Amino acid sequence: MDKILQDVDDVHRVNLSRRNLLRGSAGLAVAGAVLAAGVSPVAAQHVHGAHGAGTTPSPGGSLSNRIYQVVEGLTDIGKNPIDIPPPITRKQPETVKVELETVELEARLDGRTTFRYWTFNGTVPGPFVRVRVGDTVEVTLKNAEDSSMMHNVDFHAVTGPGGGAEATSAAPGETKGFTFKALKPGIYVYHCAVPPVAMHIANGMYGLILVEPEEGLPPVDREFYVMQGEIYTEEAFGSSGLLTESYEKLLNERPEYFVLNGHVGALTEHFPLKAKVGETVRIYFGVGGPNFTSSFHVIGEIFDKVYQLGSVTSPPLTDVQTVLVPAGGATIVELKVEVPGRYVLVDHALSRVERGLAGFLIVEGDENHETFNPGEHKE
Ligand SMILES: [Cu+2]
Repeated sequence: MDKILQDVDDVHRVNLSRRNLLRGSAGLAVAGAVLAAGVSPVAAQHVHGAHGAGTTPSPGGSLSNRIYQVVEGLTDIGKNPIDIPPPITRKQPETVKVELETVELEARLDGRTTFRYWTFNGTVPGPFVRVRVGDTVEVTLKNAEDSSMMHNVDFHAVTGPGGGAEATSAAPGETKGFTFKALKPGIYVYHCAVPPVAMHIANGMYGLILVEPEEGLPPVDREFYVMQGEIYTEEAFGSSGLLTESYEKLLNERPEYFVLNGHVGALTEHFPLKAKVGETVRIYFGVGGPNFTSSFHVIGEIFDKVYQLGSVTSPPLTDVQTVLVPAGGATIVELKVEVPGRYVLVDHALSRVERGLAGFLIVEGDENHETFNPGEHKE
C-alpha cells in the first residue's frame, strides 16, 4: 500500500477505534497508549498486528485440528447463509428498490485476528438481492461518512456500462444511484469496481443477485447463500492481531486466507448450514475471489442438480460431485439430504481448507442404514 493510502487508513483506524472502544479491538492510538501502560494483552496483539510483525502460527496448524478461541466483542461481518429474501410469488414485473451502503470496518478474521474489511451493508458477502426477470431495479448506493475510500457497485445482472459502476461511484458521505431492467434470469455476482478493483473485492466487497425466471425456481425446503473469497495479508496465515492488507501479495495472487462468508469459521463455528433428513437443500454459491476459481464440493454428498455457471434457462446438470465456479461467477446446486451427519463444504483444491475455507452442513434426523451404515459388515 502506498504511503498516502496507508496514512488515510491509519487515520481511519483511529477514528474507528474511538467509536468502538468497548470492542477490545482498539485502533493504533488507543491501543498504543494501552501498550505503553503494559496492560491488556488483547489490545497489545492488535498493535503487534498493525505493525506487521504478528506472525505467530496458530496452534494445531491444520484447520481440522484447530480449536477456535472466540474473542468476545469483536465485530463480525460473516453473513448468515439463511439471510435470503423469500421466493418471489408475484406474476407481474415491478419496480424494486435496492439500497446498499458501503461500510469499512475492523472485524474478526479468525479467532485471534481482525482485518479491515470493506463491505456492502456491513457483511461479507453483502445482502442477497432477489428480483424477477422484467423487474425495474432502482439501486441506491450510499458510501458511509466515515469511509476512507471511494466505492461503487457493478452488478453482473445489468445490461449497461460498467454494470452501474460509473453511475454509483461515491466518495465518502455521497449517495449515488441508477436504474436497470433485469433482462436475463440467473444468479449473478455483484462487486465494487473502484480501482484497484481486485483490492476492493479482496477486502470483502461482493455479493449475489438472483434474477428469478418468470415461473420462479422449483420449491425447495431450504435455501442458503454462500460465497468464497481470498484475503491477502502481510502477516502469515494464523497470525494474531489486526492484520495488514498486502497489495503485493494481491498482485501476485498469493492469498494468506481463503474464506466462506467472510471469515474463518463463519460457516463452521457461527452459522453452520442446517437441514433435516429428507429435505431438499439449495445453495446459491458464488465466488467473489477476486482471483481463484473454486472447485465447489460437499464432502459426503452428490449434487442432484447443478445450474452450471448460474444459468437457470438451461436444463440443470444432474448427479455431479464437484462444480467449477469461476471468479466473478456463481452456481446453484440442489441436493436432497438423506443421511444424518455433518457434511463439509469445501473448495476441493484442499490446501485452501488449511487456509481457512470450510463450511458445515449439519443434517439431523433418523439414521438411514440402507443408504449408509457406519457399522461393521455382518455375515
Ligand atoms: Cu469499494
